[in-house]
Amino acid sequence: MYAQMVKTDAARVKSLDEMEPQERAFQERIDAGQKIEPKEWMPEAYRKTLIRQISQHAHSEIVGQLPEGNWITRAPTLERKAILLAKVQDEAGHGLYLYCAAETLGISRDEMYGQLHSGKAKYSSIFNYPTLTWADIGAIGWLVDGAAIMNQVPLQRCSYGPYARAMVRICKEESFHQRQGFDILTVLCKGTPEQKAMAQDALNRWWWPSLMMFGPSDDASVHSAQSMAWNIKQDSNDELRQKFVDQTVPQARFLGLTVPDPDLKWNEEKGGHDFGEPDWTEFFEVIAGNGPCNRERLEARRKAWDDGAWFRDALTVHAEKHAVRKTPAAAA
Ligand code: BYC
Repeated sequence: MYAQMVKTDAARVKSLDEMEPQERAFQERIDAGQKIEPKEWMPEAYRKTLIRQISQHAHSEIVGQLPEGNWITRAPTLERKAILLAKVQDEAGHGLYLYCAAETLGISRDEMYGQLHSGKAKYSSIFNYPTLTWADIGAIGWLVDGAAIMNQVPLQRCSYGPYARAMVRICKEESFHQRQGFDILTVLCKGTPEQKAMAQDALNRWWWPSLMMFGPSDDASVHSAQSMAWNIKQDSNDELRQKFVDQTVPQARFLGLTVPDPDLKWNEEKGGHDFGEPDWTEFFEVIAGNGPCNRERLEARRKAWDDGAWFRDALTVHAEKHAVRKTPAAAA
């Protein structure tokens, strides 16, 4: 049903024979596994697709600081507070690398912020859910960063050089994030019955939204076919979701937690798990701006932008004064 809702003709990929010579040469470079660098010729649609994906990825890192930032002052120990603070700072760093990578495609950072603040650009659906307990911080690290790694490891080999290189550093940091989340939950699961119940409750609430991070099912994915032909994506949304389930289910078992999916079972023949379908109505509502925290998240980002206006103005005036001082007339 959702395939019909969202899929368009844009999903059709041109064959080499249908391409003009310049575009064909570009596609052949991609097919040969070469990297595309910023100043090189690229089809306009390739540039636009990358701007869309990289900027949305950057926005996700920035908005993604909010649910966890909410717990920095309430982390249970000084050590946990220091770790969480460092993790949230890492996310800011990831956003900045990604904005830089997108800028190489000819879009300004102000334009990207404008698209986020106006609601035109998306960010990951996952960050529109609230963090109600400390166990949610564990679940974000374990599941959300775990899903992010699953999606981002192949992006290290994507065809666009600056995006691929940004991903190398980001993936290293995400593995630390994933382990710190798992560590929080390990401690809770070995703790009191109340702590274990808190961990189970967090898994119950974060499981399905984590599966939605990989995007709609393959038949509803508008961009996958073309992005895979351009080697921006290497795996389809469903392939990555399957890998994530297969990796995560044994970890849940290790923690003594139950994955909240009655349809989950090992399928010997396919060598992977069968699992239930995420609630796609909920997913499309969340990405349309109607999730539990969409309004709150955007308001927080808009406020941060408005509150920073005086600082941006001061930097501009400082730069102008500096430039005047450097002109020969001023020096004389
Ligand atoms: N949420 O054709 P499809 C992190 C949109 S942050 C929202 O399959 P595509 C972290 C999609 O944009 C890591 N929107 O698209 C940070 C498209 O709409 P538009 C975030 C979604 O691009 C802080 C439409 O649905 N990771 O780790 O081929 C703390 C159709 O989808 C979502 C990235 O951003 C979604 N979940 O595939 C902790 C990874 N899914 O744009 C952790 C980079 C789909 O036409 N991005 N949509 O309006 C990607 O790999 C791909 O863009 C996606 C979607 C797999 C997400």
